[in-house]
Amino acid sequence: MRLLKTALVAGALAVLSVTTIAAYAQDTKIGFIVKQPEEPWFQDEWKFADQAAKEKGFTLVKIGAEDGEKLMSAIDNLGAQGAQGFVVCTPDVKLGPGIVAKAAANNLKLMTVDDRLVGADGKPLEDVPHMGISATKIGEAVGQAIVDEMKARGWKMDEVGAIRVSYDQLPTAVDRVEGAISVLKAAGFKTQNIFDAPQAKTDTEAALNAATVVLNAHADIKKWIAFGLNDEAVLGAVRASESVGIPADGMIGVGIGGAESAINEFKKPAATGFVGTVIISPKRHGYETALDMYDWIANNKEPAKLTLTSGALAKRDDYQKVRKELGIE
Ligand code: FCA
Repeated sequence: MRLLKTALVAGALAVLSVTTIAAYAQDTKIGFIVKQPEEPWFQDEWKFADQAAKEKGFTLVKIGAEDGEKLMSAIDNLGAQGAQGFVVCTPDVKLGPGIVAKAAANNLKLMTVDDRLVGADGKPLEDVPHMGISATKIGEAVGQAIVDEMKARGWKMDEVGAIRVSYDQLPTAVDRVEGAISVLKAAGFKTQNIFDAPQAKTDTEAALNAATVVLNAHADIKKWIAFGLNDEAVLGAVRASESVGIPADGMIGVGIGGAESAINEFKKPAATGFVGTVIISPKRHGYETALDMYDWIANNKEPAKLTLTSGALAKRDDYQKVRKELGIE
């Protein structure tokens, strides 16, 4: 009888604790705000964040915020909904102090992904936990891939123009293109053959417009290379080269990302000037950051202040294999 009683009590306790955990997890609400919701990279981040939400049983609120105003109201909105924290890739890193203040006013924990917040002095806000890519290294991998391809094609570097699709208000974008340039220069590429193509936004259309200006200004150059902060930037330059009649074998573009934008390009029946991409991991940036935020809220475990992830070069013929190796299939 006593045994039965103990068993009953234990059973009841077990039921109780399971319900408590479920109720708690259900109460956990985490926002995941991105600057460009239509970009495949961010779609993938959301997809993997959803995976974390499913696993841990919290609610994920996905919000697209293309400008500062939308971002600020999204944060207020999360506060009003009773969320406890959010992960954000901001449309403008200079909003840093404002974002920190808004999060605090709404009693929300804050972590950034991809683009790191900066203060009024332009320096990173080191107190806000951040996961980004190791931008310089990844840029160097882009530069190396371009140098290798120029060699494989037997190009004389002095005859080649470089399109630096730039978005210099974003530090990670600067690090990426400067990484590529450092390798190009070390291989003997002349600085005066590198042309800046500043894009108004980090998407393909803006890059296409910016690159077209460069190509038209240097119509005498017939061989081109292109790099930028992401696949969209390089795809814009490649589309621009096509529109001025440069054939695929006259263009070498290498992107950064490896999501649908690059995959669609690799799937085309004929190779284009977009020869490769350094694949980065939306799984780490989406799943891990969401999980980090959950652990912070539910278990009081603060995320690392800075995590930098790596990438791997992929081309038309091996991108599926590389994606599999990175666990992002
Ligand atoms: C930035 C870019 C994105 C992606 C991300 C890792 O936010 O705009 O395209 O490259 O970094």
